[in-house]
Amino acid sequence: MTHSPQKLDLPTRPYRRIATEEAFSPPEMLEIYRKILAKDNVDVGFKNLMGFYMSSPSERAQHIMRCLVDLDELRIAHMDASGIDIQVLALTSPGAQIMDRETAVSFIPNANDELAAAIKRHPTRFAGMVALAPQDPAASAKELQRCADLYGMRSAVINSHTQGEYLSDKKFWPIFEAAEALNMPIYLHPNSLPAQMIDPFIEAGLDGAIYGFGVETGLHALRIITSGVFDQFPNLKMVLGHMGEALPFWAYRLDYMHNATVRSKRYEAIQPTKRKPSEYLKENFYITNSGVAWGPALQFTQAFMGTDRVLYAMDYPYQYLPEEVDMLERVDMTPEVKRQFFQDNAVKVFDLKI
Ligand code: 1DF
Ligand code: MN
Repeated sequence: MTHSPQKLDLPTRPYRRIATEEAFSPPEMLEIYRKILAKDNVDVGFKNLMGFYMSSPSERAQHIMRCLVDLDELRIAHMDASGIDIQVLALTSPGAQIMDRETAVSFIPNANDELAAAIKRHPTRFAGMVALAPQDPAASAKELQRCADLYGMRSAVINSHTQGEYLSDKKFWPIFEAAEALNMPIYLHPNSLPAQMIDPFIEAGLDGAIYGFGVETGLHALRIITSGVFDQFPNLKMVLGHMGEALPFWAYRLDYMHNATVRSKRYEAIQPTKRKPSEYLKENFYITNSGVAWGPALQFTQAFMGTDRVLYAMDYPYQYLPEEVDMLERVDMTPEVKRQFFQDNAVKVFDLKI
């Protein structure tokens, strides 16, 4: 190992802290992004997200760009300084999903190879999710299998919509079929808003992680639920960040209105499902607290989902705040629940060999 020994309170803590939504970018991806950003008619949401981080002189943007491309000393120093033992890495949003299909399909194996190499360099500090190009569902299914076979990777990340298309569309279901067969959970991470919904958000400056991300990713998860994905793939596991993008808070109303909509045959798209929306949330999903270091929201989510389905995430480097780890440590949880939250649930969901 190349990093210095931990100077943390590890001996007094009967668990390791595992952060489960931690972003990185190969420099090669930023080069592809630069080419996309140089074109006319760039996607507005993408321009406002990665276009901002890649060009802004602000301290926040510069810091994030430095951290994103580092998978060695800088990142591990930040982990040590904030008491994070292990990061579960994910290709930063939007990953390859903004690229044209051909570019995306040829880039994705490189991104996963680079991730695997970083994990190999720091096997006690990093784990990672397979990145995909949903533009090609068959290639995505193959890439899941390749990374499982070659690298022992046990999960995947999809950054919400792909150029305005949703995984509720059956053309994408080969990805779910493969993920279920390989028992690899899919982390449904936010993306910038698609062109068809961004206007009223961007006008008010609310399209990003402040609110737009959560609205769109919550919508995406709900579309997956109501389209019957989990009736077709009952053992498929998905992960949502940001306290489940607020869906637990919506659960009662979702169940009531879903049932009312089914009964009145109001929409072709809303057909009966075997279970209630809240049941899929509780039985097919896991939720991380990424971006939300707030006791009442955490305790509500644990009460709704069960303490075995809520995991810790920092969202490094976008929300790198060491004091938030302490805030979460101070939330009233039994030692057993705290250990589930910081360690045991992540070990189980991401099948970590620690
Ligand atoms: C931001 C937030 C960017 C999250 C992200 O990836 C991201 C941000 C580009 O603050 O702009 O993953 N997040 O998950 O909250
Ligand atoms: Mn994130």
